Amino acid sequence: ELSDDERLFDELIANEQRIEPRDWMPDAYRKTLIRQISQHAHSEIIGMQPEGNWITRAPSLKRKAILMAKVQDEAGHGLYLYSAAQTLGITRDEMMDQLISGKAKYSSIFNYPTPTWADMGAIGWLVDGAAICNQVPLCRASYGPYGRAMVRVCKEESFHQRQGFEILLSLMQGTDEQKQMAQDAVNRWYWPSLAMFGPPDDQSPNSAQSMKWKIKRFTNDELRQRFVGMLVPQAEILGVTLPDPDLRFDDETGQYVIGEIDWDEFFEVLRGNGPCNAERLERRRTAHEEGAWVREAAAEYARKQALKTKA
Ligand code: FAQ
Repeated sequence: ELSDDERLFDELIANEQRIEPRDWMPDAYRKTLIRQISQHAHSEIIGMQPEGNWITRAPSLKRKAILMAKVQDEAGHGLYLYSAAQTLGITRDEMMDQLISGKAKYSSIFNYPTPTWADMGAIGWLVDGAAICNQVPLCRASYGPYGRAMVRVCKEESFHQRQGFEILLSLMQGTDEQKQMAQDAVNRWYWPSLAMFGPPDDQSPNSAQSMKWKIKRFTNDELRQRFVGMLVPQAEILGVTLPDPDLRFDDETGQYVIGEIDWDEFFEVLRGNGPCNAERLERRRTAHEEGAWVREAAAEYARKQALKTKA
C-alpha cells in the first residue's frame, strides 16, 4: 500500500510536473540526484583545468579573452550545480571533501591532456558538443532546480561549442601544419568524447531507474548515437576525418553504425588511472588549500556583518 506522499510523488512524475526541494521524495531519488548533480558540478570544476592550461598561451588577445570567458562560464556552471545539489540536503563542504579525497567521480573526459592549441578547438567542438547532447534533455529533468539550471547552462554550452568549431575551422583554413594539428586533436578527442555518454546500455546500472524517475530522458547509447549524427555533417564542413574506419550510415535503421569503443580504457580512467587523473586532483587540492584564506576571510566578514545587524 502506497503512502499519500508516495502517491503524490508518483503522480507528479507521471504528469510531467516538477519535484521541488520541499516536496517529499523517495530517499533513493534524492541520493541519485545528489550523485548525478554533484558529479556534474565536479566535472565543470575539474573541466576548467585542461583549458586553463592554454589561457596564458592563447595565440592572440582575442582568443585569450574568449577562452578566459569560457573557463569562467565553467566555474559558474559548477557553482550553480553545487547550489542545486545543496537543495537536496548535502553541504558544499561535504561535496568538496568527496572531490578532494578522490571518492567522487567526475567526467572521464577531463583526464586527457591538452598538448596543443588545437585541443581548445577539439574540446569546444567535441566535448561541449557531447555535453549539449546530454544536457538538452536534462532541461526536462523532473527535479526543478536541476532542470532549470540546465536551461541556462545549455545556452552557454552552445556558445562554447561554436567557439570550438570556429577554432578548428580557422586552423583547417591555415597551413598544412595547422591542418595537421587540428586533425591530430580530433583524433585524440573523438573516442573519449563518445565515452563521455557513459557505459553501453547493458552495462549502465543507473539508467533504467533514472528514466523511470524522468531524470534521464534517453539512454546513454541513444544520446551517443544522436551525437555522432550531429558530428558527421559538421566534420565534413570542417574538412576533418572522424577517426573511425568502421563508421557508416545504415539505410535500414537510418542511423550511424560506429566502431568499437575501448571500454577497458574508459573503466581504467574511472578507476583513477587515466593519463591526467592524478595531476587534476592534485591541482584541485592545491587550489583548495591555497584558497583557505579566502574562505576564512569571507566567513569572518559574514560573522561581523551579522553582529552589526544584531547591534
Ligand atoms: N565519466 O549507470 P550509468 C561538462 C559512471 S560535461 C565518469 O550510466 P548514470 C561540460 C556513473 O557516474 C560532463 N563516470 O550512470 C564541460 C556511474 O557511477 P556511480 C559532465 C561516468 O548516472 C565541457 C557509472 O559510471 N556532464 O562538464 C561516466 O545513469 C567542457 C555507471 O554509469 C554530466 O555529468 C563518465 N563519462 O549516467 C565543462 C552530465 N559515465 O555514480 C568543461 C550529467 C558514467 O554509480 C569543459 N550526468 N559514469 O558510481 C549524466 O547525464 C549521467 O550521470 C551520465 C551517466 C550520462 C554521465
